[in-house]
Amino acid sequence: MLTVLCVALSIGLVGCDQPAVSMKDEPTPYGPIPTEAQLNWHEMEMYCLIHFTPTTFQNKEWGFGDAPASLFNPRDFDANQIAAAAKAGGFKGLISVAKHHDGFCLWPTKTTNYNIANSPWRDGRGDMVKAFENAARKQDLQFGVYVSAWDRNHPQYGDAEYADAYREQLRELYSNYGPLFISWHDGANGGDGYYGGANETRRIDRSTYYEWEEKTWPITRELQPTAVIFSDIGPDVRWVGNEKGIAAETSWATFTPIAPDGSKPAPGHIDEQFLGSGQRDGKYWIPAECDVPHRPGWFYHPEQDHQVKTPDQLFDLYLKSVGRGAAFNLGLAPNTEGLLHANDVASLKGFGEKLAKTFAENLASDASLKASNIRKGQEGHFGPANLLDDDRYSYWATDDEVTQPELIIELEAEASFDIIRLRENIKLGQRLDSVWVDVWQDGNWRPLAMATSVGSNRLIHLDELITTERLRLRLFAPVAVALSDFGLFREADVTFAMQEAAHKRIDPSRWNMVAGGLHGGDPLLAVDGKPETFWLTSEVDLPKSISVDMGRQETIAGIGYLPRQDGNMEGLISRYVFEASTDSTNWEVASKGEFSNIVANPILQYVNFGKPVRARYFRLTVEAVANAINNRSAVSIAEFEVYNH
Ligand code: FUL
Repeated sequence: MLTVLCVALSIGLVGCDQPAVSMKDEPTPYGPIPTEAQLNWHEMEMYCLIHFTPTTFQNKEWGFGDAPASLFNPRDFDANQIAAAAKAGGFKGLISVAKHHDGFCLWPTKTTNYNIANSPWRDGRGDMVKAFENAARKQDLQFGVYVSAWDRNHPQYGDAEYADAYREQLRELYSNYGPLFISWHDGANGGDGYYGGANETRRIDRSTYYEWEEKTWPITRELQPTAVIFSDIGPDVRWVGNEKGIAAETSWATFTPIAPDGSKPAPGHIDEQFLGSGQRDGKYWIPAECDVPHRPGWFYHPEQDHQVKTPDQLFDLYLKSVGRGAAFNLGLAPNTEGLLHANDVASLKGFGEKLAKTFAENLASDASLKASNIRKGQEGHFGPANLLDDDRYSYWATDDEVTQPELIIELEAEASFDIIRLRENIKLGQRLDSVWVDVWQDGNWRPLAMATSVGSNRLIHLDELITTERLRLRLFAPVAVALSDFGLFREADVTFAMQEAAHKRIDPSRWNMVAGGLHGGDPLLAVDGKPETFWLTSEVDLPKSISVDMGRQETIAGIGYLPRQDGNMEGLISRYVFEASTDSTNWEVASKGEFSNIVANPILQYVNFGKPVRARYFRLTVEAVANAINNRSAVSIAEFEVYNH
C-alpha cells in the first residue's frame, strides 16, 4: 500500500519520506533484460542436481538402458537427508534427474514400463520425484526437474512416437510437482543403447527431432511459467560449455546461440565458442549456468568417496561461477543405500559455513560514499546509499550523458578484505563495460583490480588481503550506469577432514611397457604422475593395445584413466578392454566398457573391478576414441593408473 501511495505522490510531485522512483526519471533499459523467472533464478545463485537411477547400482556413469528395474532398491533412501545437506551448503534449490540417459523414470509415468513402479523400492508404490519435491519444500528450497531427451531404453527412440512420449513425460512432471524454478535439458543425444533390446546405435537430427521451439518448450511456458528453461542454447539459461563449474572471467549474460553448420541451434547442436563468455552484443538475455559434480562423476561410485570436493574447492568454484554472474549447479550423488556419503555431507556443511561466515558482514556497510554524479540530482532515488542497502534493484544512477562516473568510498575505519562485490540493477540490462577499483595508499590512488561483465553479481577475488580506509571506483559504460551493490568481504576459514582412500595406486616405476599396436610418442608420460603431461601416440587404426609387465604379481582392484588435461579433445579413449595375466600367455578380461561423458567431463575415469584379479601382466586395448573418423586416430593418455587391493 505504502509503495503505491509513494508512486502516486512522486508523480504528483508531493513529498514522501521514501519516495519511489518516478518511471520517467529512470534510465531506459539497455539491451536485452531478464524475465521474472530469470530474475528469480539470478537471485537463487546456487542449487543442486541429484543423479540416482539403476545406474548407481551398477557403479556406472552412464546407464546403457538395460539395467533391470529390479536393481533399484535403496532401502534407507532419505530425501530429507539429501535436502538438508544441500540446505546446509547454502543451496537454494534442488533438481531431480527424473530420467537420465538410461531412460529409467523415477516417477510412476504412464509413458513407459521402465519406471519406479516396476522396481522393488517401496514395493513399486514409491514416487522418488515426489519424495525429492517434498523434501525440498520442507527445507524451503525451490524445485526443478531434469528429463534427459536421449533415452537408451526406449524402443522407439529416433521415431516420432518417442519425441511425443518425451513431451508427455514433461507434461506429467510439469503437472504434478508444484511450481518449478527450472526445467533442465542436457545436450547428450543419440548414440548406442539398449533401445528395447535392439542394442544398436541410433542418431537423430539434433536440430529438428524434438521440435524444441515449435512443440516442446511451449509446454513448459504453458504449464510452468515460473520455470527457466536451461539447455546448451537457453532459451533462458545457457550451459557454460564445461562441467568444471567455471565461467569465463568475462561472462556476459547476453548471448546469441548459433548452430555449427548454420542450421537451427538446439541442445547438443551449437557453436560452443561463446558459451563461457557470452557476447557483449548478444541478442538475448541468456546467462550461464556452471554445472559440476561434487565428486569426479555425476553418479555415485564408492571408489570416489575420498575425492569429494572440499569446502575450499567449492568456494573457489562459487567465486568462478556465481562471482562471474552465472549460477552454480552442484551434482549430488546418493549411494546405493539412498543417502549421501558422510564426506559429501561434511563438505556441504563446511562450504555453507564458509559462505555464511565470509559474507556475514559487508565491511563497507558504514562507509560514506561520494559520487561524481547523481541522476537528476535525486539523491533519495538514485544516490549511492542504495549500494549498501542489500537490495539488488535499488541503485545509484547517473545522468544519461555521464557514462564514466567515479565513486569515492570512505570506510568508517581501516579494513582488510580480499573480496570485492559489485552488482548492477539488471532490470535495466547489463550496462557496464568495466569497473576499475583503486585504493588510496601513501597519498596516491593505486589501481587494485578491474572487472568486466558485472551484471547480476561480480566477485573480485584479490590475491592477498588489502588494508585501506579509502577506495575509488571508476566506471565505464555506453549509457548511464545503474550500480546496485558494493561490498567488501574477507574470505573465512573452516576446518574439514575427509576419510582416506581405500585403494592405492601401484608404483609404475618398475613397469616395462611394451607398446604393441599403440606406438609413437613417449609412453612414459602416461605413468609419470604428472596430470599436465600426456602420451600422444601416432595415428592408428583402432582397436590397438599396449602390454605392460609390472615386474611382480599384484592383486588389482581397479584402474584409472586420466584423459589429457590441456583442453584438446584429440585421442580421448571412449571404449576399452583391460586384460590381466599371470604368465603373459593366458589372458582374462578383467574389465571392458565405455568412458561415457568423457568429452564434456574429461576427469579421471575410475573403474572398480568388483572382484580383484591377480596379475603380473596387463594389456590395455583401446577400442574407440571420442570423435574419431572411421575409428582412425591418435590416442592420448595423461595418466594410466592401476590400483591394488
Ligand atoms: C550431461 C550428462 O551427459 C551427464 O551424465 C550429466 O547428467 C550432466 C549433468 O549432463 O550432459
